[in-house]
Amino acid sequence: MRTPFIAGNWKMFKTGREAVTFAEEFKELYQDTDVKTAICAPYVYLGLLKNLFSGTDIKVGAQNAFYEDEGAFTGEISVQMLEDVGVDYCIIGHSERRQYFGETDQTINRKLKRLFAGTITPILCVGENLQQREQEEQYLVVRDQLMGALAGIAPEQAVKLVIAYEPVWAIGTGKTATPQQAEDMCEFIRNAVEALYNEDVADKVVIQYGGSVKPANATEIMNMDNIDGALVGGASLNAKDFMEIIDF
Ligand code: G2H
Repeated sequence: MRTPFIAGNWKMFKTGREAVTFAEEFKELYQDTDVKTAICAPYVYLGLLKNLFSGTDIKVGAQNAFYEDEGAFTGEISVQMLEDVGVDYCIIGHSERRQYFGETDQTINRKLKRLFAGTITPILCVGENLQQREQEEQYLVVRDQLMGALAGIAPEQAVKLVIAYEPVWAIGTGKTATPQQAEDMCEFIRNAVEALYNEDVADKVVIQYGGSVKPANATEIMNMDNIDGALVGGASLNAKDFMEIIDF
């Protein structure tokens, strides 16, 4: 009953020209599908991609947003600015933002609250690092991240959430969690959502796996019961590879 959702995360890659070339190629390859699709691109290309993808089902996402609507916040982009250009999704709490830009569960929580007050669907990223996995703390870490991020978020909001499980040790490293490891954590996340809210929210919440997803491993990952989609980094930079993942 959950619609599969595959999103690309371009991170800080591509020139404007390369973004246009990708969009043109991808539109050519893209066929009507039951899989929801989005490209989460750098801010400066969001308006451009919205225009290039208009008239298609391909959605556009940002990779971050600030929780204040306006003010003296040099370098930040607000949720209402993203709404202005028609952005559909926004990644929040990616491990690279937690690691390099000081994102905490508290700032992530404020950002989620601001997104839920508007029209953009958040993609909340959670996941443990290598040391935490080696010490078998991954479930504690992810549970704490979920509880921190979702504090004060109502069930009718949480039901619209997308959660991406991204084990940090599998990001951009070529190492993928085994499909069973990914499934185990996604099942844990669904159970945690049920404990925080209720069975209906847990049944409806869309859970993605992210971390070195590529055409060669997409089918196995997508066939897992609790995995409803993928957040794809490196392999989303190439239109053909990304389309192959969508066609899993
Ligand atoms: C994880 C993922 C996309 P990659 O960060 O969010 O990237 O597929 O390159 O591991």
